[in-house]
Amino acid sequence: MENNDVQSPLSSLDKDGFIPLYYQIQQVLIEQIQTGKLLVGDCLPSEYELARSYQVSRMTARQALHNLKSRGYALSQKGRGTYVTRPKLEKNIMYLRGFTEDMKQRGMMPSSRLLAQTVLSAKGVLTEQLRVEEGSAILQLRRLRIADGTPMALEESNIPLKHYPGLERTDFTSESLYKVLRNKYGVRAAWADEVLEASPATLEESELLSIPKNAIMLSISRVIMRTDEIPIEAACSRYYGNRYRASIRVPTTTIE
Ligand code: 16G
Repeated sequence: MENNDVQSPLSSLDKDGFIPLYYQIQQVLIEQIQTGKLLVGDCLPSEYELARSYQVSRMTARQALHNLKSRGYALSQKGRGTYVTRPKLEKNIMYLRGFTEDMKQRGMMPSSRLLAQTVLSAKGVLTEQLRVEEGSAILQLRRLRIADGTPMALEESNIPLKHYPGLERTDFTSESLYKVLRNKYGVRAAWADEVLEASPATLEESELLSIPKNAIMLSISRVIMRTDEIPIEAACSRYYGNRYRASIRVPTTTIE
């Protein structure tokens, strides 16, 4: 697929320097996306076009396109070629931020579609995670989390009601869970145990998130604790792998 709109300033590549050529091409394309010269949905030059216009090997061009795709800037589709997509949101899992706050910090408008808000009796693994007795009341929320109109994640939250009486009467179509816990119950989060996993989307997830069947999901399960070591929430957040990636700064004092 020919694409003549993309500038290919040959002179911009430093062919004798230390920076790999694929990386330089990738950065030129990213800059064009970030400055709006290339818009979401626009076709990127093919491997062949890039190789020809930058006078590099096809392998170098392929690497540049591959990196754009793995960083969430592009997608390839049969018959459509490689096109620009919205970059992945990077979730810094070091912060115990709620979805609403996280999206607001990025300048995005958060919203939710409440799929279920039920009170159930704790059993099995939930009793262990939330450190409550069998049969103890749990508020379960299932929400589709949306940012700027795009569905981002499906979340299930389980909160032990014995510590937060009346929480079940909150209208979670519009309220932020963490804001209510903080403002109404004075909860302060201290730490969380998190497990990250990749798995295919279920049929329900692919429909709700408007993503392909079996798309790869980034699943984050976590139990978040108060400063007094009482569990606040056992949750599972499922993000579409093409819209999200997780990052972490590993604190260490030695390299082993
Ligand atoms: C985040 C949490 C989720 C929590 C939600 C509260 C992760 C992986 N998940 O998405 O457990 O229920 O925030 O958001 O961080 P809210 O305050 O907007 O309701």
